[in-house]
Amino acid sequence: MQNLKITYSLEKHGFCFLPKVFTDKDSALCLESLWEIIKGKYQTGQKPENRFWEIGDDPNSIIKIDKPHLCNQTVWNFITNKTFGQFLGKTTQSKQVQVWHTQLVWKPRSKGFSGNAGWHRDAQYWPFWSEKGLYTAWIALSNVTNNSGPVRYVSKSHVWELVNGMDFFTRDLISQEETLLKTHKKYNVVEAILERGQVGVHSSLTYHSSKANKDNEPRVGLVVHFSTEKAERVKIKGENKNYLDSLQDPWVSPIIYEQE
Ligand SMILES: O=C(O)CCC(=O)C(=O)O
Repeated sequence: MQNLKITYSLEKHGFCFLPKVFTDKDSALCLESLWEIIKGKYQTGQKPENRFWEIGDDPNSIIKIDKPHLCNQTVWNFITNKTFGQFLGKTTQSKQVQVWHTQLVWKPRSKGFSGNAGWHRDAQYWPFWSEKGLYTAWIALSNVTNNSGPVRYVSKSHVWELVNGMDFFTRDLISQEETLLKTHKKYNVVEAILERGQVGVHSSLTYHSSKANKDNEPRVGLVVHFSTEKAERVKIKGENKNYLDSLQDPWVSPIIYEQE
């Protein structure tokens, strides 16, 4: 085990890196189960919430699948790992950690811009949540190098005002970066170079993106969005007004840490 300490600070930089939380065996089992989900095999009989890639789509494109933990017991067990929950409680200085959403982001070797994930902050997609007490854990299920399209964070951007024009689905990172430079003349980008089983944690307000995977092996991240006791629901109208009712369902939204 190489990295034993927590590096960077969630409070100061808006992100941090945890040591290796998951064993190689558990990571490998989870990876196998996620591959089954990609192929459309749902062991629990339950479909994911959303698929942004279907069998037959571009094999070099990013594969994003929402709430894969519903489809497979091994994936569910993985994201509810006790040590993982304790680490998230510790880094966010919280009494409770509840997972309310997950995403698989599987990035095969890219062609052109096919592997780019645009600059965005997660909170922009969550009108039903307040901005406090919301974080994302990015679990590396492959060894992530600077060649494999790591997630990159804009250091200290969790205290920025919202920048318009940012979106995960934008592949044109260059024009997004021109927009970022118009609002902030200088900013520092840090890549999440992670060993398999290590975890990056970022605030819901931290800008992040990722570029092409130039390795032959896929770069795989299991993204876990979680709330703490400081998060508050916001009343909204429209199709997502009841989205967070699933917080009452421990299968969809498991509590993975509670201070004793
Ligand atoms: O895995 C990636 O490249 C992007 C992940 C992401 O946007 C996230 O963790 O919120």
